Amino acid sequence: MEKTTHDRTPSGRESEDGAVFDAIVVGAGFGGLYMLHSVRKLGFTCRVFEAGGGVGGTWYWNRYPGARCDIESMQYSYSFDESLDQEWDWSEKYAPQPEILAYANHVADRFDLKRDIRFDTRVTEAVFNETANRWQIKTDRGDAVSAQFCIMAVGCLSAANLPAFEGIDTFEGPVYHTGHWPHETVDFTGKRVAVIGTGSSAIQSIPIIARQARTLTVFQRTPNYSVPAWNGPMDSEYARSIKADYSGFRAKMRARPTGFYFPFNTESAHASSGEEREQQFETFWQRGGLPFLGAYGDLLFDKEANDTIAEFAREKIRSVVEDPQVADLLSPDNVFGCKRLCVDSGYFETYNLPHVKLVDVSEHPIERLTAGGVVTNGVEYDADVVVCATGFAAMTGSFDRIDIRGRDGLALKKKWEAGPRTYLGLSTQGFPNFFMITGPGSPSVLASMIQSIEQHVDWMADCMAHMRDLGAQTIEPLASEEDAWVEHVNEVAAISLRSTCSSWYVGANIPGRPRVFMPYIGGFPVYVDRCNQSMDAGYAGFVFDQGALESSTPAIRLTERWHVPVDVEVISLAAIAANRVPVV
Ligand code: N01
Repeated sequence: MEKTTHDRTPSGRESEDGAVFDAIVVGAGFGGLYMLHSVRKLGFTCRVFEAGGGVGGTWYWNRYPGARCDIESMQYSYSFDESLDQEWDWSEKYAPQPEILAYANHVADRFDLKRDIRFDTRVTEAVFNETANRWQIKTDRGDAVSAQFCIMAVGCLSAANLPAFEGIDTFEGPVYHTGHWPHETVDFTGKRVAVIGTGSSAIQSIPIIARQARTLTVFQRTPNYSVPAWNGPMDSEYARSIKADYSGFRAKMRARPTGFYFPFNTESAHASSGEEREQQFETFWQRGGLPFLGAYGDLLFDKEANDTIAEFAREKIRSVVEDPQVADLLSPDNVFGCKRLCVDSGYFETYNLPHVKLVDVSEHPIERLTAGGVVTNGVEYDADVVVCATGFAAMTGSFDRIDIRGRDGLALKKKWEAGPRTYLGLSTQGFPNFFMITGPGSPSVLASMIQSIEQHVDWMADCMAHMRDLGAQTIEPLASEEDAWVEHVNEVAAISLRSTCSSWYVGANIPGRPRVFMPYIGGFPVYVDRCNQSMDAGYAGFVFDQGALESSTPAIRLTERWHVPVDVEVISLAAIAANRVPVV
């Protein structure tokens, strides 16, 4: 039986035994690449281990048909190098996966990064040696190396969730997961295809699979809201105007709660009449994508305000899907934008095609796979191919897959068994010199990922250089500060409607995971300000082993560009009135 395959290119290299580095980085996605570049520039030695056969992380693995970014291309790229910004051209408003992967390779080649990356190598173990104050790292290729710093660049949505469907091994055709898509082209022509799941990955791939497949059966557990991308070729005049002042544009992005820029109306939805609201929603709908949520300032705070946008979106589904029963099944009744909002190109229209069928598995879960199909509610649906668009063990899943041990042999998995505990999402007490790029407790997936990555890397690299200045061996957060941060993360999550539904943000997509809202939802600039404050005060909230030197003023090398005031224009009036934090 054919299962998911990758074009892995085993290098046949010798394993590295006993090699010593200043930093080990786990993962060569956008986080790992920029970390390597930054610490190398500061004169540190660094080794990156990457499970995949190339750079790109998410964009290396997620090669399913239709995969593209839901942040506009002009905002989804590194900002650390002005000439890199100027030389790269995006071909579409929203970049497709192959182009983003090409960009990652371009960056890796341009800054000569690949020589310090070991591909096809999965880190299996990271153990802190308290006597030596160093991390001992092992891989599945026999490497056993040590480093002062262990930096996790493992991504937030990397640990694929393949549900243990009974009979999956008896299915005679290929079973693919969208997050582990084969490198060779998958041709669905003439095939009966089953897609399980209706999240972003399914919503992007279904219209394209439907164009080829003989029949397409979609198994839906929870319907999702989706806004059209209105994707198209890049408007060259727009691209030119951004490039004319890219750094100014980046500063505007950084000042936004989401870490990316779009027109945002701060007024309450209640301030408009029904007719005005319709008009406002329509205007924002026509802009498309995630910025649709910017139509009013209180849509994610106020359930009644949210009901208005939810009903508008359901009406759009009803206006597109011809069969009222199918339209009904496709219409979510949960909070709009509570689960990650999807962005599509022709998703709902696909259900008007005669060979496409929607099967509701909300009441009757998938029972099993047979040799030739998928069974639910006692009915077998024939299939030659199964596509699992079943998501990820988000935020912490990739940490769980490595045996990570800090002081006293404490396993990270044990420490986090009731949910992740971090200080600022950067590090966790009991695990010295252990940094997490876009770790739980930081904005990460709620901001534009590359912004989140760069801010974290700059902070970490500055911290490492400061420790070198001090002669400090270790840094870790104080337990009291970590407790206070976890409490704050939970407190702000509780005031947003986003924490109220069963999403991967709270780990609810996978049975048995603790239900905790994992990213920090207080807004990107508010968060960045907290990180800056800590650094400016000599890394307040952290403790170094060289306590006596802690009062020395840190040199700010890379983080200067993150000292940007919050854009007050985007703070929702409703949020201020309710004494709430500015989030969109
Ligand atoms: O995963 P998901 P995804 N039986 O978890 C269903 C980012 N991303 O890969 O909702 C039946 O959203 C599950 O059902 P339910 C983006 O942040 C970005 O699509 O848990 N169904 C759900 O419908 C996104 O949010 C981009 O009830 C089962 C689906 O599988 C995130 O990645 C593109 C099941 C999983 O949806 C994850 O998206 C793609 C079961 N046993 C992804 N188990 C862009 O940039 C799970 N499901 C545009």
